[in-house]
Amino acid sequence: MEAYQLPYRPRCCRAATRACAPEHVSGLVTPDYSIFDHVVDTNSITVANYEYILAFMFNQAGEWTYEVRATGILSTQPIDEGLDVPWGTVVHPGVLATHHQHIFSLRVDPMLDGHNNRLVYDEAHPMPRSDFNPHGTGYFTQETLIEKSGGYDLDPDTNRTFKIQNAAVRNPVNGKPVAYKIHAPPFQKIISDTDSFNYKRAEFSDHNIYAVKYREDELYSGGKYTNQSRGGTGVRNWADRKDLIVDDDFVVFVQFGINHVSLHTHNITYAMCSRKKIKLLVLQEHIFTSQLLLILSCSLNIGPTHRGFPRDAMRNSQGQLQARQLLLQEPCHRCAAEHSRFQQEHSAGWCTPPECRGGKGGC
Ligand SMILES: [Cu+2]
Repeated sequence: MEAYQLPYRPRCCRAATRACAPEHVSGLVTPDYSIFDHVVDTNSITVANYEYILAFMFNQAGEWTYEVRATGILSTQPIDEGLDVPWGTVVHPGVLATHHQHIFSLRVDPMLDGHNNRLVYDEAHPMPRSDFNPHGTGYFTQETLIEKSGGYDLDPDTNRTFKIQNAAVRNPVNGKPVAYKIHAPPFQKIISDTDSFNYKRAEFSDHNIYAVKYREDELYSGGKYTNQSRGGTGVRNWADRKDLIVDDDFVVFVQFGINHVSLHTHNITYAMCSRKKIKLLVLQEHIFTSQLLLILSCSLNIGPTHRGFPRDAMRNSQGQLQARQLLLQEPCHRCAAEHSRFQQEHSAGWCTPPECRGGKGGC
């Protein structure tokens, strides 16, 4: 494998463990676990009064997360003492911290089994009550193809989810196209009116999703020189070309954001903005042909698969018995330490800490 040179200098690039991936194996007392590892590529920037931490996280399932953390000193204005206004919060006598929005725009240039991809969205709708749906609990999903470049929005009421697909590559199990689903949190779009410079310059800020046909040098959704521009040089403008983007080379800009209503409780020490963390998930769909966990290796020695115990052997009753015997052995030091770490990390989480299957004398 060749080393890959990142096109920029990350602040930190590391491997991390976020959760464990359970596999329920029939006949075993507890399920088998694999550690779900991911690589984190972190960068940070200071923008005037703010610090942002921006991190890509790539996991073993070919999925990725983009995490933005923000904190900073609020930009404050003077205010007459004793005055209360609805567009900010007094954080010190005579000092007003104004409410403000942070809107992020992530450029995704997809190449899912080649450049010829398509953008669709899924919605879930209730099934009419009928003999087929006698209890009125049924619902179905419906897929809509996006044919032209433009700005598009989420709809939490229908669970609208955007997906990047390659229609030429199908999963052999269900015939569905391989895809990546974009799970972006909904946010309040830019509040500034459409004649303001804020609106004209932040061309990305009025839609959850912008999709445009790929063109070289169209990298920045706010235009190359956002703050010096009068607008008209960013993604809203490119989308207005109404190019066809079906089974073509296109780029998606995903927007998400925070509305910082500066509460006094956040600023108790001084005009410090509350720490915020916001995440965008991009999850694979119909890419794998077998149970995903079968392709994960046990990266730590916590499962019956360690020390060469074959996972496939647990498919029969003899193998399950052997695995159970491993389970019942006394924990080794390393597994005991892992166990206690898991208890700390996952005490509020969904997964049960894995039990030691290592036996005396270490793994
Ligand atoms: Cu803020």
